[in-house]
Amino acid sequence: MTDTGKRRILITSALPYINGVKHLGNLAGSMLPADVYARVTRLMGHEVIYICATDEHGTPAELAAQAAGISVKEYCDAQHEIQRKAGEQFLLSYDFFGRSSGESNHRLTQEFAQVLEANGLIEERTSTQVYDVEAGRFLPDRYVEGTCPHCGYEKARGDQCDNCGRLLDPIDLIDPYSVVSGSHNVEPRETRHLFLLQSKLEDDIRSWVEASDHWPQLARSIALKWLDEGLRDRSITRDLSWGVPVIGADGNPREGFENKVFYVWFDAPIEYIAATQDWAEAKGEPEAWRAFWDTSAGANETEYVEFMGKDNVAFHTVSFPATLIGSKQPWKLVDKLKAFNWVTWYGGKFSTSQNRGVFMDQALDLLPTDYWRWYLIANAPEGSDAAFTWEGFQAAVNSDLANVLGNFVNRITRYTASKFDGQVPAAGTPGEDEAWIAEELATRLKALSEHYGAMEFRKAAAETRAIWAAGNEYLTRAEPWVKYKSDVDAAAVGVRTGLNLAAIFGIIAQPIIPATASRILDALGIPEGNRNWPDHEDDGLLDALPRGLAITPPDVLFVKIEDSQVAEWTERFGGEA
Ligand code: B3M
Ligand code: ZN
Repeated sequence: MTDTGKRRILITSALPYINGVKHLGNLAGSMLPADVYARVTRLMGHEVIYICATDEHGTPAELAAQAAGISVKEYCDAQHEIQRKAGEQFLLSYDFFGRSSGESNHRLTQEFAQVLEANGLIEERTSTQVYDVEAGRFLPDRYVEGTCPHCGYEKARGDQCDNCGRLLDPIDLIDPYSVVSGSHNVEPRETRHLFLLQSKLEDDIRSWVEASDHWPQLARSIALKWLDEGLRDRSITRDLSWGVPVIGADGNPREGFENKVFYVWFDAPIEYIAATQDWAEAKGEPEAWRAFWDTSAGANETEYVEFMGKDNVAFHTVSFPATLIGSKQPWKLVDKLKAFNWVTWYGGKFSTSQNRGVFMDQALDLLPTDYWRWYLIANAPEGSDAAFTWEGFQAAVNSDLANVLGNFVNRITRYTASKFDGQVPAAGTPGEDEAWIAEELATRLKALSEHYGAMEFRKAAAETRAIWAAGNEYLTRAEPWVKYKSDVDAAAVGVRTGLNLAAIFGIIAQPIIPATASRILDALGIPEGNRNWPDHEDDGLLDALPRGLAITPPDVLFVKIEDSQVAEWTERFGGEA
């Protein structure tokens, strides 16, 4: 990318739901690419914040806490800590990792509801829902099961029949029962809810989506499909106790809503803003969030980029924008939305109960984070679903990381230590081979920056690898170890160029494999401040290290994965069926 100046960028990734540790597919489809993008844009010198949080409200959290015999609050405290730690271990460089159950989100969610109501966009309506008399609670659609009225399947879910695929209304199930209590003592009951009148906002949302012509294809087509089906008014409250309380204009509980809270999908995206407010508060500049969210305070110059799995796109292109646009306040809307397909486990689903797939907490007991980060980005589910396989993982690690990158760095640094006193050699004049690699580098670095600019992560990984591979080819051509025997100065040029290549390899590796990149750059004695993204037009790239600079060969950077390990892990976590 030719840098046209410093940009201000806000990055968010879909908020991981609070119950349970996430699997590698969840990581690969939102948090990890968001982190890579945050890292690369920071290296390019932009002002970047990456905000994420746990999404903590709703029925699943309530039920999980009940099953664990603790309060929902205690449950969420513990789970948040687990997810925070997993993020840290995977080197996700959040500027802030918040909680949707926090005070700021409660306040902001309530404010949005009030503004929307004042704008005539919220209405109380009565609807009929299934009530579990045994458990004493209303049931969300997918917690009711029964016999499908269309095909007779006996385990049809209230929202959809998995046998015939039809969408259902739980009220229509034959012989319904509660998934929560197992009881058949369930009945339809009337309940009042707040409805957001999205139908009134349809035109505004459509014009905004149509004007957003720089959205990647997957996001755009999903958004337009929803709009084409027509926007329905949607209920934004639920009969639950865990969530953001519904209050009236006087700040007291709203009459008739004392036992209700806002729907989790209403408050969760608002947490993007609330977490940014918490970030600002935490850094002692309580108004700093405005530059990212308030278009009357500079946010119109901010670029807002969202990362998520494809099942979340409609909520981010229609529902959340409806909240923001409907408020008629100057909120920042998303500029670029990067959506991902699924990472599958050998073409199937990850499943804790069936021991299929690796979850974030297990992965790091097997291998360090960079091994996973590399494979998941190189194999990102961009154009279609992407299968995780142990065989693919082993091949990527052994070839890309151990052979192509690791060997190069180890070979050139060790040779420098043994033949050139561990210093960047000063002698010799560049020739044809150096001209070749300089040209190769200029072309490929340009392509790499463009892939990142376009958020094409697979291509960025492939280009990164291609640059490492070009370095290997350079050493094969230049053969400093052969030249050394007859012409030490000629060998010195090759070693100097090789060391400079190693430095560039470390620099461009930072977004995807940050831990190893640091080890390489530390070994080469490159100070933190000199690790910025390379400018492909800079013709001094291959002579950037100070001559005479002392370097220390790093320990082996990547250990190859053995067939015996693949066999063992296949046994433990599943493999080809
Ligand atoms: N928590 C993702 C999920 O659990 C959902 C994302 C919210 S983003 C505001 O499927
Ligand atoms: Zn059916």
